[in-house]
Amino acid sequence: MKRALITGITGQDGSYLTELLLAKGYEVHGVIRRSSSFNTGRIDHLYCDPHVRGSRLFLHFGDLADSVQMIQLVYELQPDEIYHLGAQSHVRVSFDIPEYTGDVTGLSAVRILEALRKAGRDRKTRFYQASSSEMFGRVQEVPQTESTPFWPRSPYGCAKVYAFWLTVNYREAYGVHASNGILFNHESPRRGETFVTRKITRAATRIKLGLENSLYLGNLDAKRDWGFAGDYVEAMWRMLQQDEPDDYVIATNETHSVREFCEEAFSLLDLDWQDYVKHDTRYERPSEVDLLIGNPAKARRVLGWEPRVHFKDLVKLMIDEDLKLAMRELAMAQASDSLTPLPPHAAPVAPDAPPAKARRPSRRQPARGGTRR
Ligand code: NAP
Ligand code: G4F
Repeated sequence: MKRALITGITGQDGSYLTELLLAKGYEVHGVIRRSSSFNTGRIDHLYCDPHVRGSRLFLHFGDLADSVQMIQLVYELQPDEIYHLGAQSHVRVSFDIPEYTGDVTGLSAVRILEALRKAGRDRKTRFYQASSSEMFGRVQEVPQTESTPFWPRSPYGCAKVYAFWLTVNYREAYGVHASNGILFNHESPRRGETFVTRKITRAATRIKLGLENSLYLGNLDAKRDWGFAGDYVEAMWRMLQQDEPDDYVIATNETHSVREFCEEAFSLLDLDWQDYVKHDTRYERPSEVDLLIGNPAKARRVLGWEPRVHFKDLVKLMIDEDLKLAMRELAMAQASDSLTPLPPHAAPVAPDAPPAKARRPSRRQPARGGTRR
């Protein structure tokens, strides 16, 4: 049975990759960080008690800033494949915490690659680095390919460029089977809620049900090549099954603006996005990546990989799932309203009163922490 170690297993991609590897018969080990709140929501459906015979998913505490634990895990587990997905992955936030981003998103790659060497696994364990189209930044070519020069525009992009070249260097210097997947933006109903696509689909569906009434966004002109995360983890796996390691662009070769994403998402709910979307400069970046569109021809030719979900289907998939989530939230808000006794001075709520929005503070008002995203 093949054994894989995944950093970032609790993230969007980690959860889809775990599903894929378990379905292929792997034993999967994941690194999770200690948190004061639960952070395993995306993989809870896959986890079962490790004491149960036949369990194939195991979780280990660790932090990408801690090389001792990474060395220990590689030494103990002797994995056949490592998928290094863990990162501070938010571009806007990387401007607020550039040093931390450099450490966790950039230096973590060298921690793991060195762990392979220290554990004598450099010629035995295959390594996947989660590289990013953000490295192309101010794009030097349209569409972008594996040979397009990098020009990163954020601390996150700079950290990913470092990790990219480190991966190439360990391949050339030590013969590690190390590959970079240069993945363009990929989304899903499991996408973090502060990335723009999920922020839009969450807000649009909650607006539809009256749970909130506006959505604040930054730059609507930016264009991205958006694919589906479930398709993209398949490409990661295929890279590590090749005889030779290499670097691959993974993209749909289609680009759309944030404005177009809004139009599509709201129109699926019979809403006009312009009635709800407002501008807030706090969501803009000091330097922006204006246009990304990738050419995945090499991945198609060598890996036999094709994206199956395209823009409109992706938006619909996310809207459909977030609508179900918003319906559950509405039902919970209504149930808790009916359980909470009204304060003596409050007027009784008329039966035809609008749903929770008028009576409960919205969870997505701009006051929500005011954090930049
Ligand atoms: P994500 O949802 O943000 O997941 C990031 C993962 O990294 C989470 O499991 C997170 O743990 C973990 N992590 C963060 N800091 C850590 C630390 N100090 N120690 C240990 N674990 C830590 O990201 P994603 O969308 O799945 O992306 C996966 C990878 O692909 C990332 O490296 C990202 O930069 C890269 N990438 C993503 C895209 C995209 O469009 N999604 C495109 C290109 C490249 P918690 O759950 O505890 O936060
Ligand atoms: O959804 P985003 O935050 O994704 P971004 O910056 O492209 O980064 C994502 O994709 C990269 C691959 O290219 C990954 F490496 C990275 O880890 C991450 O997964 O923003 C997309 C666009 C940007 O141009 C941003 O300025 O949407 C624009 N935007 C407009 N308003 C916003 C907002 N982005 C966010 N997060 N929030 C807004 O309110």
